Amino acid sequence: MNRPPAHIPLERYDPGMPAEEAAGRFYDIMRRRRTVRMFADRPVSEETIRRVLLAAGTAPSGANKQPWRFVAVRDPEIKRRIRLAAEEEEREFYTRRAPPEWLEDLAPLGTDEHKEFLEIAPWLIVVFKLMKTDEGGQVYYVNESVGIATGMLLAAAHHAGLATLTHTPSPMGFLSEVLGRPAHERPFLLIPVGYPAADCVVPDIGRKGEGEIVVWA
Ligand code: IYR
Repeated sequence: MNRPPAHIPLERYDPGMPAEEAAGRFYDIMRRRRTVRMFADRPVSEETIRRVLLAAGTAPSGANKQPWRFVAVRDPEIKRRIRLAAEEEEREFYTRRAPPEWLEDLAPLGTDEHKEFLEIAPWLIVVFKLMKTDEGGQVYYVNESVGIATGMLLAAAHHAGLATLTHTPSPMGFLSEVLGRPAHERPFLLIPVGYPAADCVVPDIGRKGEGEIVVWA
């Protein structure tokens, strides 16, 4: 006979203040997050990165399969290999692969094929999505699940005062090779993490306002 799955009482999180105030405080933190491409070489402890990754791992996922793996790279030799491979792909992208409209859209960001931040940032977190479980089982809503986990990772790092960059060298297959990851893990995002450089600047671009992103119905 089938037994119903075990359920336990929810351990509810109480912010200790009205929801409106808590939501406002969190927004006030989050609105100061910027994507950063100029990092300081100042170290970040392994324990900090562990806590950020554990926070990311609390994300909801399809059928609770948790189809993610986070590879935290600090070895300078591996970072160098990643930089060289990424710059090779990016050179192709900027000189050949990218259509003109894409390059136009990127112009305000001032990006190019040079990716020294991949060696300067103390940590590179490589997010992989699992196309099968480690046991070979089915996974569900993988992009949604890993996307949510990655968003939580970015929020956790920002909350700790760290800067991040969501970097997408394309194609990203070299990351599997350099990091020796198995075939059921696919590179999803490469995220340098560290403190921003003292002279860090960011593009003068804005965010859409409430009227553009929210519909009340
Ligand atoms: N992957 C390239 C190009 C790039 C693409 C998008 I879409 C961006 O928002 C930013 C950059 C690079 O990292 O330079």
